[in-house]
Order: sequence, then structure tokens, then C-alpha cells
Amino acid sequence: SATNGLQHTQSKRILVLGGDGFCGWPTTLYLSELGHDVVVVDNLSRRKIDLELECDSLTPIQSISQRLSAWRSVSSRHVRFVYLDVAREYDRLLELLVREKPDAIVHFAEQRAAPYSMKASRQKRYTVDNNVSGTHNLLAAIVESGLDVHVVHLGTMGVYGYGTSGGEIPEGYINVVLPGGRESRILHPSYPGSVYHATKCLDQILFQFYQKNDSLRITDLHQGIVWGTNTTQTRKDERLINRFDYDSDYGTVLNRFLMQAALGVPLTVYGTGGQTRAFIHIQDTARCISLAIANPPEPGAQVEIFNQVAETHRVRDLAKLISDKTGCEVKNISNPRNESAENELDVANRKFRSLGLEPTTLEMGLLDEVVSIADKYKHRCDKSKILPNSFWNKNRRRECEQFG
Ligand code: NAD
Ligand code: USQ
Repeated sequence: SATNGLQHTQSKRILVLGGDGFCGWPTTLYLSELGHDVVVVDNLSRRKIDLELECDSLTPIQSISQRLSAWRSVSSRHVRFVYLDVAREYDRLLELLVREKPDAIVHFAEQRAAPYSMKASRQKRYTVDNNVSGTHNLLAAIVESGLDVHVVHLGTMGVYGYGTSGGEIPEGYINVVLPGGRESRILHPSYPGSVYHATKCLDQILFQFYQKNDSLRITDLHQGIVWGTNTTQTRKDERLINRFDYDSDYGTVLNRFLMQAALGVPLTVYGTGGQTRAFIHIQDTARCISLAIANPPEPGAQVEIFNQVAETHRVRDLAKLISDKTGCEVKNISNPRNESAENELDVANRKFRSLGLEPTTLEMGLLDEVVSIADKYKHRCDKSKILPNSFWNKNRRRECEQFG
């Protein structure tokens, strides 16, 4: 139900930065349905990148004003929209904070595709400028406003790196003995695998500093790969439909495989498919964020870090699961990325479980729903956007061009 794990929530004023995006839109609706007063803040840059890449969401997403008026007609709830660039319009951001006096700010407003961030220098620089400035502007504006706001940031499992750590990945921190014998609790070492993932590591350091210096209250959610498209709220009206990225830059692996199966084209497994990753369903993204909002860190407490993941899977096992289900072919292609070919992954997610989250897993029928959405809209797919066209370095590009 919409209130899964949320018995004690009181209504709050919430800004959702990046609330027009894939995770932000369903989260906005979920928070609004729970009775919070929500304002979406977005510069629509994701829609502009669609134009740049000459690609579109597989699902026919509506403009932000159509989305909000549709939500008003189905729910009688009013969500406002502010068109604002968090990374470039500091003064307007500060004014917005002072005017709205939010209790919580959910921060999704970053360039989030690893392949896009590796395309060329322009996209590398844009990703760093946009993500790091956006996060820093938000923190500086909160300090300047003098408000006590809880920041809930969407980070990534990718900050921990893949293939470098043995054993269970803890939730953010590790206890170490420093040279000289001093004991310390420090952030888990960062091992980013792309320029995008590196910006999330830089965000972590900014959070640590602003917590220490200004006692800001911050929760950083290290989220795994999100799959699925619709939620209980976006299903209420066709005009509320969520984004579905399938192209090689923005489409994430499980949704891409499900869409490829619906189209009847071979599943694009990069390399051996031995990469193990963490996954979470889009409905649980929204649930986790509302749980985080309901459980802010105490003033003065260390940055709260949750691993926002439901389960882990190996890429080739996902391909086999979908191939067994649908009969589609699996194709191993050269890996455009520079990443470990094989890795194990064991992730702690006890904090969200202790707050009552019962995560959705792959077995629970939602795979069929994604395939049927992909099937319904497959006429909108541009097949030329499926194969990789961003490469981590010159060698990867050469291998992909030579061997396919
Ligand atoms: P998305 O690109 O669909 O949404 C991001 C939104 O932020 C877009 O609407 C975009 O227009 C907006 N935005 C970007 N820069 C902005 C700026 N400077 N000012 C105002 N608005 C800006 O991405 P998503 O999939 O919804 O991801 C949201 C967040 O969750 C990201 O920070 C991402 O790193 C994190 N995350 C996503 C996934 C996933 O699988 N999708 C997994 C883990 C973490
Ligand atoms: N992969 C394939 N075939 C494909 C697409 C991807 O084999 O067609 C492989 C990739 O090589 C990679 C894995 O699948 O090993 C995951 O790739 P992805 O594109 O699904 O996910 P990733 O690039 O890691 O990024 C996504 C989101 C990002 C978020 C991250 C969470 O785009 O915003 O931070 O998932 S995590 O991976 O846990 O760091």
C-alpha cells in the first residue's frame, strides 16, 4: 500500500529537486499522496538531453504542467513547479528556500548517466559542473538561509566501487585504526567507475564537511540500479506515466533487457556479464525516500547513510532469466566500459529493513508489467539507439568497433 512502513508520518513541506525525472516524478506523487506539501524544482535538462541525443522516453511522458494538472484532477492535490537550475541560479535557489521554508529537500537534480558522463570532454565537464555545483549551491544556500532543513540526497552504490572490496559492503562508514594507533570511523573508500560516479564521491565529501562545520542534517542514500517504470500513483492516469529510458546512454541494464525482449532483439550483455550489481524497484525508491524523510538524523549527528538496495544480481543471470522467460537471444558484446569483468557483491541494507521496508524483488510479477509496457510502446523505439556509443577510453572504443 502507499503507506508501507509509514505509520508515523506527519505532513511536511518538501522541495523535490529534479522532480521531473525518472525517480523524482513517482517520488513526488508518492509524497503528495501521503499528504506532504510538495514543490517540484527542475530545469528540465533531462528533456533537453533527449533532444541532444535524438532519443525519447519509450513511454509518452507529458509536459510538467500537464503532469501536474493531471495529478490535481485525479488526487485533488496541488503540487507546484519551479523552473530553476540548481547549479547555476544560486540567488533564486536561496530566495526559494527563504520563501518556502521547507522541512526537507530531496535532491535528485544531477546528470545521472555514467555512459553520458564518459562520452567526451564536454559531457565530462558538464557532469562535474552540474552535479558538484548543484550540491554545493544547495548546502551553501541552506547555511545562508539559516533554516534547519533535512537534505535527502540520492547517491549511488557505485561510490563503493565494484570488485575492490571483499565481504559485505557496510552502510557508508568503516571503522579503521590509523597509522599511530588512532581509531576512527571514516567514509568507506571511494572507487568511482565513471565521471558521473566520481561526482557522487565528491558530493559525499561536501556533505561530510557541511555536517561538521554547520551541523546540517543530511541523509545520503546509496541507491542501486532502479528498474520498473510505473508506480501505484503513476498508474492512476495515462498522463502521469513515468519515463522509460532504453537507449545505451540513459537506459539501465534490467529495463534495457526487458525492452529488448519485447522488441525481439538480442539482449546486449557487455563482456562476460559477470558484473554483479544492486537493484531496487522504482516503487521502493519512493518508499525509501519517504522513510528517510520521516527519520531525519538528530541535529549534530554524522551524515546518515543508507544503502538503498533490494537485491543483487549478476548481469548474465538477469539476461538468462529474461531469455528463459521470453525465448529471446542473448548476445555478449565487447564492453564499452572500463570495469571489472567479474565481481561479487554483498550489500548491507539493514537500516531500511529496520524501518519497515519489505523490498519488491524480481520474482514478484513486476517483470511482466515492464515487458507489457515495453510491448505497448515498442513502436516508439528507435533501434539505432540500442547499441553502445559512449566508450570509457580509446582502447574500449577500438575493441567495440573491431569486435562488435
Ligand atoms: P533523471 O535524469 O531522470 O532525473 C534527474 C532530474 O534532475 C531531471 O528531471 C533533470 O532535468 C533534473 N536536473 C538535473 N540537473 C539539474 C539542475 N542543475 N537544476 C535543476 N534540475 C536539474 O535521473 P533519475 O534516474 O531520476 O535519477 C535521480 C537521482 O537518483 C540522480 O541523482 C541519480 O544519480 C540517482 N540514482 C538514480 C538511479 C537510477 O537507476 N535511475 C540509481 C541510483 C541513483
Ligand atoms: N550493462 C550491460 N548491458 C547493457 C547495459 C549495461 O551488460 O545493455 C552492464 C554495465 O556494463 C554495468 C551494469 O550493466 O556493469 C550496470 O549498468 P547500468 O547502465 O544499468 O547502471 P550504471 O551505469 O551503474 O548506472 C545506473 C544509473 C546511475 C546509478 C547507478 C547505481 O544510471 O544513476 O547511480 O545505476 S549503481 O550501479 O549501483 O552505482
